Amino acid sequence: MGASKSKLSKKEINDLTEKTSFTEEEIKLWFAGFQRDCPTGKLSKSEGNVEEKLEWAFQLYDLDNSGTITKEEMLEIVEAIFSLLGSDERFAQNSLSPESRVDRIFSKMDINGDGELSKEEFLRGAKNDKSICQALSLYDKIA
Ligand SMILES: [Ca+2]
Ligand SMILES: [Ca+2]
Repeated sequence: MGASKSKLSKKEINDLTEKTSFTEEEIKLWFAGFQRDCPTGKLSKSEGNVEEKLEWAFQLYDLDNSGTITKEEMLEIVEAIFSLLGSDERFAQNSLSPESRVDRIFSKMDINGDGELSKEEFLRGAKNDKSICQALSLYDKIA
């Protein structure tokens, strides 16, 4: 793995795979990809790559595969990740609560205000706003 070390332990990844039905490998790749792409602002350079990741992220958050992400679904994932990272001091000090983070993401991404994120809203929001992309990765403060 070289320089890009994952901050997720084996057990933490297992918890996430149980919640999301994604494989360990997929989850690792996703976090590694976000860590690499978001903070450095290379969104325009690897547009196709980022779009693929965001499509994948959309599936991750859409727990019931309904085609939209509700606040509850996003909160589930955000809370799962928070509980995994809660012991990290830097993370705890610098981060918003899961609820605030989800509220903030929704206030920016839910363009038609129906309380759910369509895939289009999700992709557009994340691509046009680096802070959203970072918020979704949840690693912006500790990467
Ligand atoms: Ca859903
Ligand atoms: Ca919406």
